[in-house]
Amino acid sequence: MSAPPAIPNLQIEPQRLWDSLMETAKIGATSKGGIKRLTLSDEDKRVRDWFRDACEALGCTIGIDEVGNMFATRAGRLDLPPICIGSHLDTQPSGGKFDGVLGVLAGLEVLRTLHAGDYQTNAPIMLVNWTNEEGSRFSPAMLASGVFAGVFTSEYAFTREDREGRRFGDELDRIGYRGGEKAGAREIGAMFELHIEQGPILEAEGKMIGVVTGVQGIRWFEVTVTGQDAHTGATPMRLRKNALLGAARIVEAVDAIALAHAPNAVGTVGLLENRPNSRNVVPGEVFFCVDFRHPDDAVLERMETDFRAALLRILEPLKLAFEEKRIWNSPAVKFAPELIECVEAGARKCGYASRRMVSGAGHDAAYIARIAPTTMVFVPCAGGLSHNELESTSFEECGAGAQVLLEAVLEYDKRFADEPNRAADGRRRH
Ligand code: HGY
Ligand code: MN
Ligand code: MN
Repeated sequence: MSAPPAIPNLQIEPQRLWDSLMETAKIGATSKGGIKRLTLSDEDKRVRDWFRDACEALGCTIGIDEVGNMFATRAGRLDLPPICIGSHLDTQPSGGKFDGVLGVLAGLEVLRTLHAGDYQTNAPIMLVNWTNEEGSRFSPAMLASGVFAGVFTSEYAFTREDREGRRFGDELDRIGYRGGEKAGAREIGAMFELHIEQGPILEAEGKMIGVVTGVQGIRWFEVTVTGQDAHTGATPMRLRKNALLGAARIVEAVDAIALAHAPNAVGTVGLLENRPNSRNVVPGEVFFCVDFRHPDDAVLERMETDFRAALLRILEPLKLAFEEKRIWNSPAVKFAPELIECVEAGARKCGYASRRMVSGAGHDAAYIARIAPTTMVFVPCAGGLSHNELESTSFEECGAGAQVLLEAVLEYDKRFADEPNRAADGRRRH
């Protein structure tokens, strides 16, 4: 069996990557320069079609699983479990051009570079677009990578509803992306995900590359506070059951709980629906979601206890009833040391300053780490701003991230050079 050729000096083409970023940013473009491409929306279908065509143009084989995860595979010299790259193409309602998209399109650039250089890796390379990473339209986040990793059932995913009552499964059918593959049936040998940092650290330290060692723990709660609709003019203050007053005090309490567990805790109420939301009606019902995060699950547990105590302490004196449910618990994750070292080697080879860090944001890699060695590569974003239409990562930073992703993958792939091919007859299988 011939050993693979020495790795040529493969260089990604930053302009080609940037052009793809700007071309796909037109799909769901907002007037403020961001993207609105909610999971399983018409815009999501259009970018999925674009992605599939771009991968097929490289001769990749395309697979789609039952929750819409898309897999584009470039055959390797050997029939081994693939090295996986990629991220997500769905965005927040007022998202930026780079969150998730950079990871998918930089992965496409890696495939384009291998193709142009006619270089065959030992293991196959599989580029993935994970469905519903954001969790904005259908909660929780990272839903489809979670199904793939066995965290959620596909049935659970299909029944998730958006705030208009539309179901995930129905929307998947509507855009024609419910694939025939069982989610999770497909092998993954390892995963490298490139993503913007979405925080201020790399920019503040003047580092180009974040070598991500793990993802912090995340817990989401849904709360409905119930009071009584009443006339704002004729109802004395002492007789009111004002659900919005109670909810407002809980919003304050969530902030206080995060501050009480400084410096690493964060707590947010980002979604709130006030009903009937009329100028002259005392609100009788409020629905809201709480997002708590911390690198240490034990601290998250204490924050959850404090949160439940706050609900009772605040709402009962206001004569308000409430229902509360934890709808998501994504424990803190540690990534694979072997892959972390490949990223560091890649950054060194490219001459970029790097630093190890834990991700504040959740990512599909957090769930894939449960079933395969996984890590992430970060690049800066201006002001650390993300989930904002002004999100900005430079041409140079995008190119640097893609080159380090390529180098990390090639560094990891080297170890399979002498691997026996599983295909007994020596034929390459896609
Ligand atoms: O919530 C998150 O951290 C990710 O953006 N879905
Ligand atoms: Mn993301
Ligand atoms: Mn995001």
